[in-house]
Amino acid sequence: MSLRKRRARPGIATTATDLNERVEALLAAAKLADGRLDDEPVAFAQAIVSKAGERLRHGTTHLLVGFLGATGSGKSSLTNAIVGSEVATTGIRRPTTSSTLACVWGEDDAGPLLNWLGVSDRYQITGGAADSAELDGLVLLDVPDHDSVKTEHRLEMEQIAEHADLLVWVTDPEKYADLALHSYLRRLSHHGSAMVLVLNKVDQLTTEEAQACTDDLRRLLEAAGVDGAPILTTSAIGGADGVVSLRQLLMTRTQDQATVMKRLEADVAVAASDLLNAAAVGSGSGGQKSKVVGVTKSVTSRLAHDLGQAAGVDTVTEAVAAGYRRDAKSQTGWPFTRWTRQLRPHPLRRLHLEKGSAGRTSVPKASAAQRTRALAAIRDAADSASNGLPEPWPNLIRQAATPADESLFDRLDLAVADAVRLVRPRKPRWWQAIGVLQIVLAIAVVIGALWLLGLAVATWFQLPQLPTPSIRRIPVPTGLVFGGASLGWALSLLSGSVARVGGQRSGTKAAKQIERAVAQVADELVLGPIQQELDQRAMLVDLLGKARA
Ligand SMILES: Nc1nc2c(ncn2[C@@H]2O[C@H](COP(=O)(O)OP(=O)(O)OP(=O)(O)O)[C@@H](O)[C@H]2O)c(=O)[nH]1
Ligand SMILES: [Mg+2]
Repeated sequence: MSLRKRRARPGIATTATDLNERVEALLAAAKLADGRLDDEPVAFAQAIVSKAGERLRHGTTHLLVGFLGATGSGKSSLTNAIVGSEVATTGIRRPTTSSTLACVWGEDDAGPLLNWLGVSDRYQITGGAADSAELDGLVLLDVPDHDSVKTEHRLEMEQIAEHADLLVWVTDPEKYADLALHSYLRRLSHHGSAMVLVLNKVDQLTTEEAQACTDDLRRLLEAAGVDGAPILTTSAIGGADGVVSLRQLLMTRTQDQATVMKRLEADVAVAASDLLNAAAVGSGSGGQKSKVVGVTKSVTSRLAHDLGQAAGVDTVTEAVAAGYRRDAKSQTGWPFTRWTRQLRPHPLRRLHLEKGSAGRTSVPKASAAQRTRALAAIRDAADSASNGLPEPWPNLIRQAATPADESLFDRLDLAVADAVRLVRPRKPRWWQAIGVLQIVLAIAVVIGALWLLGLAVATWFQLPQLPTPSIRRIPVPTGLVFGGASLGWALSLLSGSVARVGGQRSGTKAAKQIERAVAQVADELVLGPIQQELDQRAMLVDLLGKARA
């Protein structure tokens, strides 16, 4: 047998690059889908990625062609017919072939590829028929049947069917409508370009019968959804044209390195379709971006409100207002009584807002009802974002939006403390002015009181009375005491009223600042993750679209 040089095969670089891009897209999609979608399609996609990688690592010099089919359909006989000698055992006693035999055309024994496939029976064809060089690189696999009682045959056949580049289904007039065959075909409906159907033993039929069988088989193929798989008729023992056609087809496919790519592309497309199904993305929207969905304004405001309530915004704003009032009173109140306020702790300091990142403040923790409302608002935000998307997305978006632990409430606590620190008011100037006035009035009261005391003591000791000046018949010391006291008290009342308004304003300012801080936390811990999940979905759909293209 002469050995001729293999012909260079035409440009496949683009196809290989395309395929690599698709495999990479599938890998990235599987990573995104991991933990989000069902395990099964994710594992399948990962298996396809690793299979494609392995297959491509072995190069496309060889084409793995599996002869698959029911026992007795003539796989071994066809193998012998293609090889041109009795290399495979054929027989009436079935099943005949119990382990795969690889017939390798060409000098290269395809060792690593067959090791990967787990096929140890090998037959090397290095010459012979005039056109054998055209078949260089062909690795013909005569595979055990899929329908015998021997499970190991079926398993071996399935392993080859999974890994071979071209699947040649050999059937005969008796078995071409078999359920087992068609269930395989249905599963491989996307692999039409990587499959060939061979109706063998046509020597047992008239031409019309053979045509009728072929038509029938074509209908069955269509019913199984297989597109693009050629149907050949052969007679392995009759030496009819069919074997020549089959040999010709194998030659063409062997020379076209895209055959390897086509199989892998179909695998990648199936894995991508499975993931798209698991992601509940309609088959028509493979390449489409995710639907733009968003959280409505009313939902975000309710979210901010309910999170604010859970963060104790009311308690804190009330404390800000009370703190303002207290500070105002201690500066502008009646000096004789204002010190009593110092005895009670400052309303803001009681909340320990200064703790910041060092630990929780003393703002009371959210009540069960407030928590429930906050979580319901988060859920509403998630549902609003996923509105119209099918499961599993609403659930995934809800999970992304809902913090698993206390982190949200801790962050809210910190945000409230920071916000209040920012709005702590400077002491208004009028406090100081009123404070000075109050001191002056207090001094007047003291002077008046001391004066009156001096007069009383002088009377007591029968001392000569000094003249006491009067203004409008009111003795000056009495006027100083009563005037100073009543003015001081009135001033204290007046400044108290003004302080109440100031306190209210301070509280409102603090509430606004807290609202902003809470909205920022909501953005970061709730709305951000929601958007991220939507983006991940869009990316997943995009990647799967690329993988399936
Ligand atoms: N009439 C006729 N008989 C054939 C043809 N091809 C194979 N046979 C016969 O069918 C029987 C089974 O053939 P095999 O080639 O062993 O079939 P197989 O598919 O390899 O069977 P298993 O190894 O058991 O899976 C043998 O007796 C063959 O001689 C054919 O084209 N025409
Ligand atoms: Mg056999």
